[in-house]
Amino acid sequence: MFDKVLVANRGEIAVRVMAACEELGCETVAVYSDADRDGGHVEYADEAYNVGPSPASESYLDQEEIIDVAERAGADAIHPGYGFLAENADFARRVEETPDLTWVGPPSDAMETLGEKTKARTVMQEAGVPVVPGTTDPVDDADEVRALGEEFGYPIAIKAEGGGGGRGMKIVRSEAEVDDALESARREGEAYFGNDSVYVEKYLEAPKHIEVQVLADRHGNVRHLGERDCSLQRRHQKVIEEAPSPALDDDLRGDIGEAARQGVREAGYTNAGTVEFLVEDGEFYFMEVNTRIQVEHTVSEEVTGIDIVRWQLRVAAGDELAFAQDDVAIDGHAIEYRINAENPAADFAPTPGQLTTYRPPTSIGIRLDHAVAQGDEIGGDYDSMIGKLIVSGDDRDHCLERSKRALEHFVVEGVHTTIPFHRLMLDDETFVAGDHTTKYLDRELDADALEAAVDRWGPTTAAGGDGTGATTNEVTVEVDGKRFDVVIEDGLPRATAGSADTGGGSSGGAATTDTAEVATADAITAEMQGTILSVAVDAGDEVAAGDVVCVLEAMKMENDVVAAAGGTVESVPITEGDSVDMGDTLVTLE
Ligand code: MV4
Repeated sequence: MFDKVLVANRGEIAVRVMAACEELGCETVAVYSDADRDGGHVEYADEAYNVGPSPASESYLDQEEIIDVAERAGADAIHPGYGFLAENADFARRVEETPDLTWVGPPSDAMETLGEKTKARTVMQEAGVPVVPGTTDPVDDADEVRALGEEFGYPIAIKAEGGGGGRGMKIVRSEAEVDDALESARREGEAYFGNDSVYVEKYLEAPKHIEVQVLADRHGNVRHLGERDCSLQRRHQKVIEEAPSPALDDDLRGDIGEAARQGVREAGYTNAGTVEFLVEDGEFYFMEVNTRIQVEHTVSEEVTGIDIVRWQLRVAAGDELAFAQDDVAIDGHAIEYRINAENPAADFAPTPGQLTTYRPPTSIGIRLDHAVAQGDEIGGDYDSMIGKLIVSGDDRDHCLERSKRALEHFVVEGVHTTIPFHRLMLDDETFVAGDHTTKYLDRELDADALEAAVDRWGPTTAAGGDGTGATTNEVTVEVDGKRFDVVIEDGLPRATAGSADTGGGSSGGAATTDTAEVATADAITAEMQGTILSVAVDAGDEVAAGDVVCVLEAMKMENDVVAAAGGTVESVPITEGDSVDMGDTLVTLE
């Protein structure tokens, strides 16, 4: 086994890899950018090196710097995680060619072959794996595309050779669309992948996305760990993944697993990988191979009990896979929910900000892969993922029941998250039935339902507004010794628990409930005659909507006077003990 592994990544996957290293007795080396000085992966590692400024292109993608750090640190292997350099065959080759360094991933040659889609299709076809009807060579011109349209029937897809994730894919529904689609597929291929070569496939209208996890060692053993269903996607972004797929029966499951195994064997592949398929009408078709550990590898780990990252490291170190295909059993069901700092009610726009509250769920059936803690900032430099909630159960129904519990108890304040979206899905008939295809969200997701979900289940405080225009305040009250959570909507009289020294309402002093003073424009005025008990702000202070500016006692009640809108305090014409009349100005804001 390696002595020291450099993890060329950040966030939850870097910590996941380091956890496996730790268990194998390897020391860990983190790399980080200026934006990640306080990153969870930096804290976790045994040692850490700054590899450059915040933009990934100047840090996490700086191949030379990362290899240089590996040498300086005396690491003997590099694990790339997912994203960044993980599928870069040139980087893999540089690592392979560096003395005393091992690449924890597939051979660079296999990465290169499988990264080119027509080559990958050829390899799979040679292994007897069904591929989507189409070409295994790039197409030259529009006439050739039209001839293929005739042959397969429209619609067809023109795909960029270097493509993936929906980039550089154009759907053509008739002969008339061929010229434009060909041109834009070429343009996108060139722009994204530096390769304007394109090929053609028959286009399947509403397939399921099924992918098979494979592991292969350097002794000729190839195993598959069953499939994951990643059909629930939004604009090519996976949001929920699960294992096993609710859409496969055991026959199809066996066939697709064996096909993946055969394909990987043919490609001379080693280490972990994923073979992606489209499944429609009981037929499966090879789509592409992902030559990395994936975000959603966790659900396969949960249902097989096999630690995929541990095996990545062991296989790279030359170990032989210690289990036979027959030893791999799928036990129960697991679902992964991506918890992203995004606002589902605002087209899933990222909402960077501070996790002012971060309280994930716990207890049976829950796994949380993350690298954050309460108080951390979710920055805007990289992806918006906060973490991954993985829920396991005896079967899919059980897993869904547990998921409801888990998501209900996942409390995040300060940023918007995808939690309300997930909770909406758990009430969604099509998803619950497992009938969703890759087209489902893009066709059926209802903006009103999303907005209602965010209203109901979203944060009460979030940077950048909540997208709904409303703010709510929650307070807890005890009535006859029973607790009640009360939601007070903005603009209505607002109850609070009162100040600590008179809390509970049972003392002989002032009772605790109160009303808010509503500011008119820039002045916060007294809504009733009374006495100022305390003043909470000074000139120059910044206040936010809902902040208490002073406490006014009137009619034996303590009233928290709150700002209706945020601003800078301009003046405070009152002091403690003052008597004020209704309408008197208490605080003015700039
Ligand atoms: C397809 C397809 C239907 N037919 N190819 C989208 C991402 C890219 N890697 C391949 N993709 C697709 N290729 C043929 N011949 C439908 C998709 C597709 C899709 C695939 C998987 C998951 C979600 C998807 C959403 C839209 C389209």
